[in-house]
Amino acid sequence: MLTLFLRLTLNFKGLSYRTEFIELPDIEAFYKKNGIAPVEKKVDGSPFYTLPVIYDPSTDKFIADTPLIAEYLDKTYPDTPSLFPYNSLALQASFGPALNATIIPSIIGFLVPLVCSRLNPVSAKFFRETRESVAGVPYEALAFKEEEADEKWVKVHEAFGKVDAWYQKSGGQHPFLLGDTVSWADVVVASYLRQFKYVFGEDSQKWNDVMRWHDGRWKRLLEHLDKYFAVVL
Ligand SMILES: N[C@@H](CCC(=O)N[C@@H](CS)C(=O)NCC(=O)O)C(=O)O
Repeated sequence: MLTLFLRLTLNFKGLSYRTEFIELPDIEAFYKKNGIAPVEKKVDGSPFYTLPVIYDPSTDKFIADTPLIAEYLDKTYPDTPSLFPYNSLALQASFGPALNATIIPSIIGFLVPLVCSRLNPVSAKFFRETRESVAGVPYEALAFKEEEADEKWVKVHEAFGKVDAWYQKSGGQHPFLLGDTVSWADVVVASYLRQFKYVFGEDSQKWNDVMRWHDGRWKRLLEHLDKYFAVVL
């Protein structure tokens, strides 16, 4: 699903592409076959083989990791709309990790029970087994408990409130983090939002809550960027 980040990036830049889907257990072999160096590490220090990866035939290069792909595309195709305007690459490089640290711990326990049901069986099995082996507990134990759900959902609202406060610094009702200019930060936020919509379901109470929160900021952001999500999940 993280291919959403890449899809939005490519569509925003107006670059043409073809998508190949790879199931989770096949990613490692794909990296090795193509001599791609893994960017991330698991908690035990071993390589973490992730998607998306792009292959650019005009430079004959494979690039892994969405932020690095976005940076590569901005440098390689400078005539396309930039995701790092006003020389903001260095600052924006810290936005993704800051957003992850703010949002993910509060929401992960809601997503965990639903993720596997959205994956093909072979990837669902791999996802379940790898998460269990890292956590050392059954997959089901990674989800928030039913009785604590309301209290935990308040924490998700608070986490989004922190991100809303960052957005407000660019001036009240502007849709983007840089005000009226789209940048990488908005790609990251919007891609997460679209993933939450997909995992929770468009008609769910949770998704409807998010769309109402912070005077509709997240709804407006998606309305502005929706046209760049060419494939609707
Ligand atoms: N930093 C990476 C993370 C990507 C990521 O976690 N991708 C998921 C797919 S949506 C993945 O490849 N997971 C591999 C696994 O769970 O083993 C990026 O943004 O490109």
